[in-house]
Amino acid sequence: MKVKLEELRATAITAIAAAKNDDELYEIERSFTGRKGQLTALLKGLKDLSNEDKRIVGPLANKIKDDLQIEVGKRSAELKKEAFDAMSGAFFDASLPGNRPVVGRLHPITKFIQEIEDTFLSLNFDIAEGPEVEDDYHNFTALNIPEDHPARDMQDTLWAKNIPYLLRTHTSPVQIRYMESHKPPIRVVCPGRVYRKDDVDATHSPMFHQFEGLMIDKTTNLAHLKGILTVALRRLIHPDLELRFRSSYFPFVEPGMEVDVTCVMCNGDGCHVCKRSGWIEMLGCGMVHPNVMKSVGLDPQEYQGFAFGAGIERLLMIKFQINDIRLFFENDPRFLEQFPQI
Ligand code: FA5
Repeated sequence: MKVKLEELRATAITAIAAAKNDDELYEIERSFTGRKGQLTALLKGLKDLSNEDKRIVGPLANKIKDDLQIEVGKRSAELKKEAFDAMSGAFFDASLPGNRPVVGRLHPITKFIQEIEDTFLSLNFDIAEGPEVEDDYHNFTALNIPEDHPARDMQDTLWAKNIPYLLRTHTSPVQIRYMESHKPPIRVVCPGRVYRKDDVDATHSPMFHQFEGLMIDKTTNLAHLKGILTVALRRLIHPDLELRFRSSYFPFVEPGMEVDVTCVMCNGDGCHVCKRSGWIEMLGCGMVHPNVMKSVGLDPQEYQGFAFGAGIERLLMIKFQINDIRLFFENDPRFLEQFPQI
């Protein structure tokens, strides 16, 4: 096998040196070191060798692969130089426009977070961030989810090994951190990444983004929640959006609600996306629970307010009619290039 490998190296080096252009060079490289290349085919016989021979032939094969890559690099540089030399003395029109450099763009999620921040800044909200590696107290206990409470199972948690930390399951712990360091009146939104032990499918990802909203003052009430969410979501998603508040349960709010919006795919007429209902569930919200107020040292007799938390990918899926959440994380330029530029 050693002899065959050396023969393959010699044949490959001759072929590389004879390549006439980059395409040919790339084909030659692929035919030797690619997944279906000659080197890979030869190495299939490695399993039949003795352990001692494997220890010699394995490193030799890796060395040959590295050597061939170096040869390809050298030949590519030579080809560039040959092309440049061939041009010198030729007619050169300095007035022709140059090649336009490829300019990067913001990821749609980054861009949408900026739009969320701009929208809420214009409504006089502050922006805050919190740690993605959280402690149990901020992610659960301070949010009125004590140990052994069944509500802990509402979100499947990724715990760190041997240390008392977890990957935050929602952006709600940022509410707690903000209230610990700021006195009312409070108006804040907190965007960021969150993590859950969810199985991946078209609408679920183990890492996704949320944004949290929190407003606390002496008379803040549900009408404020409805007004602010309506203005913000209409600006962010569609000017004709209608909101529907449905009662629901989250331990950190009372009363708790989920908000549905008119399905933008069918304009509320009913289609397969909204399961013929004309509505799509968008976020969770409610009036901050008195126990949460107490956990940050606020007197619930004096202060009241609302909180909401929404999934950013799900909002974008509705806004741009995207049918699979995985597209956001595959970084395929054909997907990313479809979003409006910065
Ligand atoms: C929460 O996470 C609450 N913290 C929201 C909240 C905040 C309620 C403040 C009340 C007051 P929930 O588990 O429903 O709630 O998640 C909120 C949103 O995150 C969902 O509506 C959905 O849009 C999104 N979401 C949840 N799981 C996933 C997932 N695996 N992949 C993508 N998006 C998800």
